[in-house]
Amino acid sequence: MFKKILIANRGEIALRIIRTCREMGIKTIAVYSTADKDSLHVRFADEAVCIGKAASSDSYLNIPHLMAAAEITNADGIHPGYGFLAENARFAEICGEHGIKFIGPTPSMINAMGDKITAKETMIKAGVPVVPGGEGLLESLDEAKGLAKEIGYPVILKATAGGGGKGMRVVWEESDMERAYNTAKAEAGAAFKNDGVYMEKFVEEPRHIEIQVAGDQYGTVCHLSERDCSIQRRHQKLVEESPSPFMTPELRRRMGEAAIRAASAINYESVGTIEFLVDKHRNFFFMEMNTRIQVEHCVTEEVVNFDLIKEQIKISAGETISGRNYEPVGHAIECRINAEDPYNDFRPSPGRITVLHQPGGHGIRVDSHAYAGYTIPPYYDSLIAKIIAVARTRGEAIDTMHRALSEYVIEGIKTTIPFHLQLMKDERFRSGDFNTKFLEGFTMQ
Ligand code: MV4
Repeated sequence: MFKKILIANRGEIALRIIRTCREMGIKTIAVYSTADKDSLHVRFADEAVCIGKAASSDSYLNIPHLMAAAEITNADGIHPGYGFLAENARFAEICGEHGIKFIGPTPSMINAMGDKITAKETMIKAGVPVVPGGEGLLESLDEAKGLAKEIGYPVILKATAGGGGKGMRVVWEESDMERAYNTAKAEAGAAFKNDGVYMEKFVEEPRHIEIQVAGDQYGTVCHLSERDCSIQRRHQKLVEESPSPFMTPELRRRMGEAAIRAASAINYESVGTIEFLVDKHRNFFFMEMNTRIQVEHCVTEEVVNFDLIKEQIKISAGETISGRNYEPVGHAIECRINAEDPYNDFRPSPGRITVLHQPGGHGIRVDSHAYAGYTIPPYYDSLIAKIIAVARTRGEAIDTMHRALSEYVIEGIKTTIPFHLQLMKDERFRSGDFNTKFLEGFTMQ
């Protein structure tokens, strides 16, 4: 087992990892930028090392600085959290070269899922359903038009180096193809230094349902059921829940089996997530695999009663998993509390938190690095807290969440709390009848 883990991250996830390490008797090293010197992860870790200036590229993304911090403190593992370097295969490789275990999958597993065309080919070979479309890169506008005729409009163009919606274009008819093809390629080239794009049939009004998986170093893979992440705005998730209100036992069995085939196809080691699009007929299609712990892992923890960070660390240390799958018991919902103004297009609202009272009570978990007097820096993501409500039923979890949101006092900055309060009372949300387009038709009262 690890003796000392360096956490290459900040904010709530750095605290989340420190908590599990402490329970496991593992020492922790926090790293921080000059903008984060007063952050809680710095105070809660056993040691802390400043790794550079405020900009992420000078600190949390700076591999030489991170490796120097790990070497001088004698870390035997590095936990990347999510974002930053969590899916950077080169970073995982460099950790290995320094004799420090990267707590996650191997570089080749990260690469296998990082390129979307490669990932899709791997899934087809493994018998995992994918969205119908062309095989491989589009070589020309003419090829794109020809393929779209075969598939049938609407189609979607996606960047092979993308993910999370960047470099994507929906094309409704042939007269839109030229412009869409050129802008998708230009956007992909600018964002990823790789302008390769491919085509799929556009699935209208899909749900985003993902399956949590875990695999050990000896080839055993299991799933831990699903999360519904359909409540998104501009590809940013705002609410996640488990189980999905759209799920049936038979769909869970089929999606769970597909997710295990997907992870097994690359001998996946660590915890990970297989994202699927699910259409209104409950057809499901592989979208991408996330080879990291995700923000929303907590809803799964609450319904399967499992510490996923602990599992991830144990797997990295070479322990085995049982291989049985886990069904959700009860219902968990997570609301992301961001320092953003929901009345002004979710504009970031960094600044000093002057007054803070966080909710608690039966069925409430709050994962947060916020405290009264803390200043949210403008340089990083705007997540300041995750509230997770757990109850026997979905309706009770929503009511518990509303109660918790209503007792949350946070002054000095704008937050997404008013948005969540309104959503928890929304009839369509409460009925469970929503998809990824839901928030396009949602306005703040
Ligand atoms: C799609 C799609 C419809 N059809 N692919 C968005 C992020 C990226 N991972 C893939 N995405 C989509 N791919 C096909 N063939 C619709 C989306 C999509 C979406 C997916 C999940 C959650 C929210 C979304 C919002 C808009 C579009």
